[in-house]
Amino acid sequence: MDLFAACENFAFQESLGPGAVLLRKFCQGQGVGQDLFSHLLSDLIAVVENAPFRHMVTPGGFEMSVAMSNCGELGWVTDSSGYRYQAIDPQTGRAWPAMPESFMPLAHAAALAGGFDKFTPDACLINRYEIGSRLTLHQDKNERDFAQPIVSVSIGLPAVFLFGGLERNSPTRKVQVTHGDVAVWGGTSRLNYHGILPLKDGLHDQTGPYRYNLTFRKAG
Ligand code: MD3
Ligand code: FE
Repeated sequence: MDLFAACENFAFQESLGPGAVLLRKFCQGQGVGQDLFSHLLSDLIAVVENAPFRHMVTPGGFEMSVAMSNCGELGWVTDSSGYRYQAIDPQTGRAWPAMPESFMPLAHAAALAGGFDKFTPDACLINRYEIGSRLTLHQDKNERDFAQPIVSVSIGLPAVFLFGGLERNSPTRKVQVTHGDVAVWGGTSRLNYHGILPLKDGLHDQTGPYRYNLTFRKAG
């Protein structure tokens, strides 16, 4: 069975809503992304040597507790003038690093497992959570085409993901995500509110006191 046939049959799919699926252990054990995943962490480290993690500031003037970087054609940034995607890293004045070779096939395979066969991400936002870091409820709506899903990959310490609805005050459910879990957010769930609860204390054998999350997006 080839990679793409394997993806469509991936056994640990858990539906989170219409168009939203959690692929538990997609990158581990029997997961089809295992070989790709083995290079992910070293590739991530190479990216952030060229585009260092930084705590960006929201338009409202708050420094984010999550440290961020990007790779790919476009990167997501926030500062006093707003949220947006841009081709230049404002901290280095250079283009964001290219997407490493291990990233794209993993994003493709996961999107396919989630039912999206023409995912062409041009941006990968890299989040780094330290103990206590969190991401308050928000929607991802700076991308141009909401018909394209977002693929997220969890690396390192576990976290509790909050998955809400189309309004800020819609009920939320809590979903635990751990190392190697991948989620695909598309369809009518694409604009749902979501967030991450404060990261609990811990040490992961591959990432130490951190959780990393990659989100692949078609931004432009
Ligand atoms: C549900 N990151 O970077 S990924 C983000 O774990 C972000 O770092 C979180 O939210 C993290 O914007 C969660 C999961 C995610 C991403 C996009 C979504 C869930 C989503 C879009 C719609 C619905
Ligand atoms: Fe988000």
